[in-house]
Amino acid sequence: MKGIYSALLASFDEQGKINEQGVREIVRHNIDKMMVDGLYVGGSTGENFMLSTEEKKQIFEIAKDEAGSEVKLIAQVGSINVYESIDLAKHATALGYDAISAVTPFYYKFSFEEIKDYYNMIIDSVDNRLIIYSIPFLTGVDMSVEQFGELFENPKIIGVKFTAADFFLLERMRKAYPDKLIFAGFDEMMLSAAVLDVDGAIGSTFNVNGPRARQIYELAKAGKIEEAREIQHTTNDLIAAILDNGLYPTIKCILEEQGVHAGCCRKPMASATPEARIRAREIYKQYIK
Ligand code: NAY
Repeated sequence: MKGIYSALLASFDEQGKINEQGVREIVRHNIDKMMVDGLYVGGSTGENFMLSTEEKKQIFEIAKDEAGSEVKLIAQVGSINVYESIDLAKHATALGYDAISAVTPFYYKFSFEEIKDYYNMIIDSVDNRLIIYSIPFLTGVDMSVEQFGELFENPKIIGVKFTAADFFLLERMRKAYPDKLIFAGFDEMMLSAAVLDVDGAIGSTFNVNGPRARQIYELAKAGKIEEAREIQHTTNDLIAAILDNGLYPTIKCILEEQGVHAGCCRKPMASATPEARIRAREIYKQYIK
């Protein structure tokens, strides 16, 4: 399961309906052009938390149908409705997903015991493996190295997608759990995470910047830090420009520039304005073309 995974974008039409052909094209682009090792389906980048259960299932189905066994597939099933998570975990497992992942339950201030119960309920419902999705800046849920350890006591919980800038915690986790998978979740900090010996990375910007992400990762792993840093600098010029112009809408526009029908965002998330589209074209020409 190690390697570089794109957090898969979803494609919607102007009415907010899933554009199946668009999703297929995004999958193909990631496999054929970005050369990623896998896809993380139904994450934040997939605008998952704004979808119905049926729509979430449909995205899992389309991605699996298009990708087949060409790359590894992880299905993000987390939801504060744990019964929905279980339903999605069963669906993704039946489709043949290599692992499931679940965001820490958010909105209510769940205790750690409740969070642990949530994870065990989900993974114990399926014959599969689970990767914790930790993203404190969006969920408000911080866990300690010891709490991760308690979750890892379930052997079916095989790792964590670590979307945080806390490199002290990341280092403690790496030392404490050498056999668990740790995926870096902030693309702009990939070099620092790779130096700490993560097992891979899962990112939104890999949908358009996959080859550079791989270079950073592999150069860092080979100890070629100066070369990796140069590519991280270029990558971060790109990421800063994308963030400044609107993260997911801009990545979608950049894909559209390449003939991939990434479409609109799902309301209430706004799609790119005409000005943002023009800027996205400039970003594409400056950093990617
Ligand atoms: C997800 O579930 O899609 C992810 O968390 C992927 C990780 C991304 N985080 C978010 C919140 O989008 O790739 C990152 C992030 O977009 C990137 O580093 C820019 O900040």
